[in-house]
Amino acid sequence: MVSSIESAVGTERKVVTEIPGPKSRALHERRKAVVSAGLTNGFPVYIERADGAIVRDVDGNQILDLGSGIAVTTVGHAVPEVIDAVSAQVAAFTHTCFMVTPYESYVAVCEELAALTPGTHEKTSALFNSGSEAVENAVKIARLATGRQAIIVFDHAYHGRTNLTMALTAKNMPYKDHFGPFAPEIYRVSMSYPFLDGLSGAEAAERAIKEIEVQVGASNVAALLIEPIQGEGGFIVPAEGFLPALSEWTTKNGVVFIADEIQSGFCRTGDWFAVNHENVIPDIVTMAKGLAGGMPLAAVTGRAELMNKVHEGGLGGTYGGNPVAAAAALATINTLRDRNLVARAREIEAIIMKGLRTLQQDVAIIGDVRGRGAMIAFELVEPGTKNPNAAAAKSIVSYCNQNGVIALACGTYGNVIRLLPPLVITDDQLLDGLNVLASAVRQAR
Ligand code: PLZ
Repeated sequence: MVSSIESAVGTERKVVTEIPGPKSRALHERRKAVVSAGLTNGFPVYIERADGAIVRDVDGNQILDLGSGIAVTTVGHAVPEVIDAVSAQVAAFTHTCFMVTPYESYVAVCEELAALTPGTHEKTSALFNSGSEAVENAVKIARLATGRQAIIVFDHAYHGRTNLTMALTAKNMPYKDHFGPFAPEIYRVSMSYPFLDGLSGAEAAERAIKEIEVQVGASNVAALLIEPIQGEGGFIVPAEGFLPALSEWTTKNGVVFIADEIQSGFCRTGDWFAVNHENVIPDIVTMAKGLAGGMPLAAVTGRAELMNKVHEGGLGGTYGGNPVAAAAALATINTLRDRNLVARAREIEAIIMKGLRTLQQDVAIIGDVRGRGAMIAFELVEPGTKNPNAAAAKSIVSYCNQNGVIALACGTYGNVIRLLPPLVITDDQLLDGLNVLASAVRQAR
């Protein structure tokens, strides 16, 4: 098995060329002729191998990964359990199409999802390829099950780049600009954003509910769709009580509560799902990213009575629940469980929070530090204000990259730095990354 070969990737960050190095620069030139300019890279080093929390580029630089490919390799790169499961499945068969001739691993993934997602009610699932596709299908199911059309989404939301999910996503640039027309019957209401609005969870929920009732009308609403911790929008953790109040309102009004856990799910926040921190039980959960340790797989899991209302053949797709991706998901879920990575996420939270809070006292540009588990961010402001400071975020990301650390920016105003390390990151690696980050923040204005 591949996993028994000793990995050539070291465990330490090591920058051996200028960044990007000569081989990466050559590849980048090659790419310009054939890859659409619509795709960009924040950090154009070309990767040839990865292990744990380190990715190595074609020039031999060992780069510390504090992004996990946007919250995907939560179990770490090149995890032996995942490599073995994927290799065995590739050798057995790679595709039949679940709608043509089924296979066990699809069913086994759905069994895991029924058990792991919040609530003890009966649940069924459908598997897809990407997060966007999962969200689209959750909306389809909610509309069919309720016979209603309106979908409620929030300020700062991110749900994808397909036509329907672009409409659900809040931010115009770069996701939506000139890509319209957009899907109808989508209504955006105010999010709880404690750092900027100062409202309690109850107050923010009252505001959002009033907006829905006045502008849409509860009886027209099929679903309320929300990221329990917003990802691309800036790692916004709603004030305590916001999610439970919305959940209660949806139950009272026959509205489907859809939790988009695509970025926050699978132990990322120190629990299996971010809604668990407030004991919210969604009617439907959308998942992807961390679910399958790097293989493309997404899922919609929900109350059986909603999910099973769909007519025969109403859900599907050629590749959804592909056997290799399903094998990766089963191995990933077992690894998360066996290595107790949910507890590790909480340890990572303690280490990062301590580092960032200390740094915040020292510098004038960190306005807020927030997040849960291994999903933590800080918001950059102009000193003495809450005005967004996107220039500082840019400068911090660039400094980190130059020093061999992957750090990602996010936020409606581009002024938030987010940390999403693989949960197998060691304390030494994490402290090293935080040191680089601290220097990056100190040199920014
Ligand atoms: N819902 C909450 O975070 C994907 C997008 C990066 P796909 N987030 C990363 C980019 O710029 O494209 C995401 C998410 C939440 C849905 C999605 C969409 O998932 O797998 O990218 O389609």
